Amino acid sequence: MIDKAVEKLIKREEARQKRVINLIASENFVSDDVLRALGSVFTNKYAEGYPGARYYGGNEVVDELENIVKARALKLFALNPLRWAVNVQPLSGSPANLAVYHALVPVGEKIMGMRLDMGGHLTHGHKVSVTGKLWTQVPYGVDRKTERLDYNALLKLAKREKPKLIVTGYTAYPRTIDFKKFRKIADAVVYPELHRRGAILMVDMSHFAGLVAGRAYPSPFKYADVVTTTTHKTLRGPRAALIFSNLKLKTYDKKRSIAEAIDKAVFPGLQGGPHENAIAAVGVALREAAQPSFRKYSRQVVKNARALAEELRKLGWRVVSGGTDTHLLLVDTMSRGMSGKVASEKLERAGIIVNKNTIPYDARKPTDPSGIRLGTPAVTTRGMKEKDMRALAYRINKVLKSV
Ligand code: DSN
Repeated sequence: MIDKAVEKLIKREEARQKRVINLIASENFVSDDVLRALGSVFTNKYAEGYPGARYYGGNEVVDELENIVKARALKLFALNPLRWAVNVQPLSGSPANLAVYHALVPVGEKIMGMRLDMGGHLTHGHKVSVTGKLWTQVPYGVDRKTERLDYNALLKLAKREKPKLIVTGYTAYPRTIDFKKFRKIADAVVYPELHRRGAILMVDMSHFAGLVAGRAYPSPFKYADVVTTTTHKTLRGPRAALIFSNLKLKTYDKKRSIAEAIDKAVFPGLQGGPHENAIAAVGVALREAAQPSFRKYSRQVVKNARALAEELRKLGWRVVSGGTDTHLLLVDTMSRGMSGKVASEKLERAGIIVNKNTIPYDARKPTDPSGIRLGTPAVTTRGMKEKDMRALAYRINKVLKSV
């Protein structure tokens, strides 16, 4: 590179990533092919619009690219193209979620979403996010005792509050989600003034999309109306996002399918030119995720998270909800008198990267919460297995107990 300053930083970051043990649940290491696509000449192209309907000339290659990526996305999740559509243009998860609400929920209406401090995401209607300013969040959490979703409580809440959309899929919930129960909850919402029933069910599978692809976590597609996902977490692609929509469903005004409304919300509603280089890299990642080795990988991700949780428990650490069914776990460090901030800083000094995280019913603030979140997607890509997780748990325990 001619720019030595940036080149040096790239090299330093590469060395840092190699040196540390990365337990950030939402990070991963992409393949060289994904990087190659991301750094390709597709970055030079403006392609506002959709295949066959662009605002600029010279899009014949880009059109083919987007169509291939769409087909791969549907195939990976075993979706019939006559029943599901996918938009591959969202720049990342937050704009993808915003696009869904913008398309499907009139401004000012209610969105039922998990509270941020219980494991939800900012874009599930939190007040500091634009999603909480334009729409009203009906917040829900987990049961205080089990630290798991209480579907009966959710049903009561949904029937009482009548949200137009219910969002499930979280950033810090270590357990399997029962999508069938969520479908029933959404269907039980009645809007007498509209003479209709049934809230839209949106699943944000950003965290576990790779596990769904690898058949290591239940698929939400049988029950959801809309599914959003980022592509850079367990799915192991570049930073981007996808929105899947069920073609059977119409918007509230019944004027068009939700897929059409979502396409319009992404462009021109929220975005300009799509990042075609990122879309190309998503295509590469989707192909990789369709290989048998990816199934093995995603199963190992879950096995590793379980082994890590189990070993930490044996060493006396309280793991939220008692364990994990996914790629992540939450450790209540405050139960041993240490805030999540202090714990994460201590671990970072020892070369183990985690993030501080609130735990359910946290009495502390998100900037200095009671726990840490650990995830295994990145270390599993590096080839770690259960025995390495046990060794890692010992190391974590030693570091946290040191003065
Ligand atoms: N920031 C991501 C996470 O770490 O979970 C969610 O977008």
